[in-house]
Amino acid sequence: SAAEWGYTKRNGPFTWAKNYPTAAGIRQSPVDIDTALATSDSSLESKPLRWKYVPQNTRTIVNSGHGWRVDVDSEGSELVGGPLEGTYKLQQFHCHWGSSSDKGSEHTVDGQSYAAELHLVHWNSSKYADCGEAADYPDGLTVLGVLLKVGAKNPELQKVIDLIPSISHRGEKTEVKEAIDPAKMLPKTLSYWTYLGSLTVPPCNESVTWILFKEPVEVSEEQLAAFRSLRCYKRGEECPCDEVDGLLISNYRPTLPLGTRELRECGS
Ligand code: B30
Ligand code: ZN
Repeated sequence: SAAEWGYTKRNGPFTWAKNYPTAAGIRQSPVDIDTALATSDSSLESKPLRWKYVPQNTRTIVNSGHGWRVDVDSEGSELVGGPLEGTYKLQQFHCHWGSSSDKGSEHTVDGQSYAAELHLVHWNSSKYADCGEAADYPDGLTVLGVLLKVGAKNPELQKVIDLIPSISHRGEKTEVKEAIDPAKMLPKTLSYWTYLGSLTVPPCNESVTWILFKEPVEVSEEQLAAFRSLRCYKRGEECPCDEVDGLLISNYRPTLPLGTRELRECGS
């Protein structure tokens, strides 16, 4: 059918390759991080990862039907160093979560899932004109991944959560009035794992340098419950899918084989 991709049995990750053949490729994400496999790399240690974000540039939050996404004006932002050549700019950030808090992260660490995962999506502005062009190249995108574990309320994410009631249905979009600082959503310790992978959603382009922070940050059960209240269908439409009440209770892709790809680490 022409049914759109999603996270149910009918349209979920195990069906994506039918319409998006890249999803069956050998450079797919997420993966399980087998920490014993990571090779420490002095070239990463000597080129520290640095970022600069402009909180006032967080522009709109949208319900994509697959989750929430905050779109950012890339101007003035930059991410450099670590495994990256050149400068990458922030395009958007979003989260993935599960129907209960024992699962929901896309990456797992030694088989362990976290409750959710935050993705800060950047594109290579040294080589490409915009995020759309960059997504077609193997060095086009880099995503900073932050594992979220249940704990205290996350104050910066709360600014996102306060906007969720105004984007309850698919396609709804609202202006971000109180600036959100992406830097405040990152962990204190800058240790990370890095490997070459893909978008975790269709079309699953193999264009992402993944940088996953080792230290998780906290999010509260109430905040996770707010994520699960988003709906995957349009206001006024009937729920077209088999998701419970049309709620986006879960939107993570299960892990795929690392295969022969190198997993590198920086910091302990
Ligand atoms: S994820 O972090 O792997 N979950 C996209 C980027 C990262 C992830 C998922 C999707 C993505 O870019 N999707 C394509 C949508 N783009 C369109 C585009 O023209 O280029 C919009 C966007 O970011 O927000 Cu990039
Ligand atoms: Zn993502």
